[in-house]
Amino acid sequence: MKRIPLTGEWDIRSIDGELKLRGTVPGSLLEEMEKQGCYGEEGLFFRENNRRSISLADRDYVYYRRFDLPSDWLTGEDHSEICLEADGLDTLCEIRLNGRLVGKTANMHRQYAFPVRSFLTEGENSIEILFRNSLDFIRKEHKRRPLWIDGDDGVTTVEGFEMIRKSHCSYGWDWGPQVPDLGIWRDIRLCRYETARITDFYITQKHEKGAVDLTLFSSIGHLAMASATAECRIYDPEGELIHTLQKDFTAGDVNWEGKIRIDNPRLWWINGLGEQPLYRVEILLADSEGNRLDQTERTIGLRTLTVEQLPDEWGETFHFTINGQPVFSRGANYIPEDVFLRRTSAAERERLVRDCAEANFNTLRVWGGGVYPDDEFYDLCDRYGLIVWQDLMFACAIYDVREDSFIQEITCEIEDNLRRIRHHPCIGLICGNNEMEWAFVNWDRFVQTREQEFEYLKQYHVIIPEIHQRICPELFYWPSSPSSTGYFEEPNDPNRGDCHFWEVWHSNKDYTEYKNHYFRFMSEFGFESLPCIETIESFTLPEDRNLFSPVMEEHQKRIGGNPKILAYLSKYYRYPSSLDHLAYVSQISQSEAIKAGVQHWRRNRGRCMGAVYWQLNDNWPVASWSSVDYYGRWKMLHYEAKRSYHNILLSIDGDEESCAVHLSCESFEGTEGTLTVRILHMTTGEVLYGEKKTVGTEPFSSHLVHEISREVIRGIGSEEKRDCMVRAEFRDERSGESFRTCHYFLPWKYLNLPEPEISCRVKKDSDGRIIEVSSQRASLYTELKGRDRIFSDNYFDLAPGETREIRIVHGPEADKSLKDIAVRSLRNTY
Ligand code: BMA
Repeated sequence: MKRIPLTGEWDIRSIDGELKLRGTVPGSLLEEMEKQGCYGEEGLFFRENNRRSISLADRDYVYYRRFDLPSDWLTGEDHSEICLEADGLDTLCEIRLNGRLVGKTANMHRQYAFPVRSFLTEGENSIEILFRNSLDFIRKEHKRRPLWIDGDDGVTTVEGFEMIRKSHCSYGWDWGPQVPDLGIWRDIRLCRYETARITDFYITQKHEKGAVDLTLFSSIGHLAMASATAECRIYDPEGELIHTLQKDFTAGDVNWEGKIRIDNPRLWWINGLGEQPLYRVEILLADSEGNRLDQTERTIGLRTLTVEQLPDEWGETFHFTINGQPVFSRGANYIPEDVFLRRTSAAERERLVRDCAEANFNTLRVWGGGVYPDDEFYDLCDRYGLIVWQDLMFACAIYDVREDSFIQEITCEIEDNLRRIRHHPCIGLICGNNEMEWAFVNWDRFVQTREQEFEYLKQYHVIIPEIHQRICPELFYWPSSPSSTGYFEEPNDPNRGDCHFWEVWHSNKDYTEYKNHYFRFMSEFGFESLPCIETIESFTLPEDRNLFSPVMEEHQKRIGGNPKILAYLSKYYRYPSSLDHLAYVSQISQSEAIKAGVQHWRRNRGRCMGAVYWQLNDNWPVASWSSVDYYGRWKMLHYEAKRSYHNILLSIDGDEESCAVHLSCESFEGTEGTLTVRILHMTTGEVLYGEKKTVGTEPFSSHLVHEISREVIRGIGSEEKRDCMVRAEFRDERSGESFRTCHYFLPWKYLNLPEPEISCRVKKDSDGRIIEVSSQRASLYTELKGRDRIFSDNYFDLAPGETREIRIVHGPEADKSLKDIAVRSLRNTY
């Protein structure tokens, strides 16, 4: 096989003749335009510049370049095939080689291959791709056959986004700007296949009696010669060749099913339960003289992974089971990492997935309103042990399933993507869509016809399951998120399937509401916060730095979002004295909300088996539900997730009159150790109540381990409660690790918070990586901040006189003087 890459520099011009530039492929038009100053010196993210995207995208563009075809490409073997292969064209394209139309495309999610031998000449050739205006297209299509009108939902998207197979959120969402980009967003090349080639390669596993039987399915296409030989090689996680298998073929298109047994397999586990050993499987194709014709490889993990739905006392279970072990899913929803899909570097992508693993995630849900991520994303999830809940790219809309062209498009799209990702050990579930079934049944603003309901059933219960059965039957298929069984059966049923719970935030309920619900698997629940002040500064001028300024509201895509952040905050916290403090307290408010939900559901392990919050990341700097902002900065919630998602969780369920301490454990080892529970005076440190005992839990369970009696709590006067904190600490004997948590009998705004007097110093002989933080008096949400470092813990409470050692996990070591590390706590905000 020979290749000519067509990546690199292309000429781009708008058909109206107004705009002309050179751009890099893969990439995107608007990213290129940003580089050339079309969004002003500061770029798209600055102030309100994102608004320019619509007028820039609202036209037709042509991409053009030349390339040389070596003389041996068109001569020689008559059997050879030459294809133009494009892995991502965004979206409405007409492709011409030397002025002649090769093909048209209408789906950015597909991979295309066009046979082009007859279009080429020896020497210089030209390729031209016309990108039709997608805005114009969806406007016209929406007018021609309006499928539904999104009422005043507060999502700032362009109407008609469902008319095109293109990233929905590129037309805007309630966290993202309208940047309906276009261009060649993935690899593009010419390939010459001499004779035979590998057209499909897939590996399934059967685990039995301590061994794994692999079946290797491969398809060899275009076998125009007398014979060829395929050889499969399997390498263990150390790279040692452990098996080979050979097969000779004769002419025609052939399928081959090879079988290999792996004894003593090293199993792939999710983060927190074991290692992620990966085996490499290679297939090589050669002709009878031993010349290499084609080759491909897959990296796999040996594991069983599925969702178990078994009847139980509450309804039906819904949880992932890995290698026979049911697990509680801990994670978040993943959206595209940038408005410009090609801009995220490999290092940035790895950092985000690593940040999930470091925050003790074991699950990520790829939300259905963006794009199917690149292969590298799944490789990272394989390596870091994260289960991927993969939505297909359908979200919050009604599609026109009546048109054959639509069925054809989505069939090719789903086939392409399932084929591309199905071998990854991380893939735990394939889900039909985001929130469509729920919308059909429960959303008032979603008015659909009977015919559209029928079309929905056809799409998610007939067409897609058929593709799924054909391409990856061993993966678990789930029709929609949320769903209970499909077929419009109470999609958000708390007793079956997964749930999205938005009464907190969208319906303004207090986050204590989470505790009234016992869902089986929470695949969405969320709470907004502002990004930190450094991120706010990146897109504002000093005069914009006011929560309700036009620029701050521009960087908040949920209508009414900023007032809501403030309203929620006012329930528990005092009015912060600056925007910097407001951003910090909004993150406290967000993280307390998610913590309330997560810890409650973990205390109810068994009944509930998943907490996947909305949302992990942002695609630009914005106020949103994310726990890691666009620049990779951890909000407080990400540190809270690290604590609340740890295999061992010490949590308190309490209010003004109660305080119950629970221990939850998600490991094979179980836990045992010493629990100390004290009620302390936050200023003097006086101990008003103390208890010490040995406690423990079995593996994969959760227990109440201590309760402070109501008499004790009632004995503390309401005035006195303003000075009190409950401090619980559990020291795990097996690992030596300590887990801490606090409880306050009153909302934080009513507490008499003392001036904490925090002191920090770099620990001797720690190479500047360990900081000792201590406080004379209680210090709440103690924040260490400096040069985008990631710390081992942050935003933690300190009891009077307590010292903690905090490690700098990523980022530069600390200077002895600690000049560039700032400290604050809640008391500093008012
Ligand atoms: C969910 C998601 C997104 C949205 C989020 C916040 O339900 O599916 O559509 O961004 O809510 O409103």
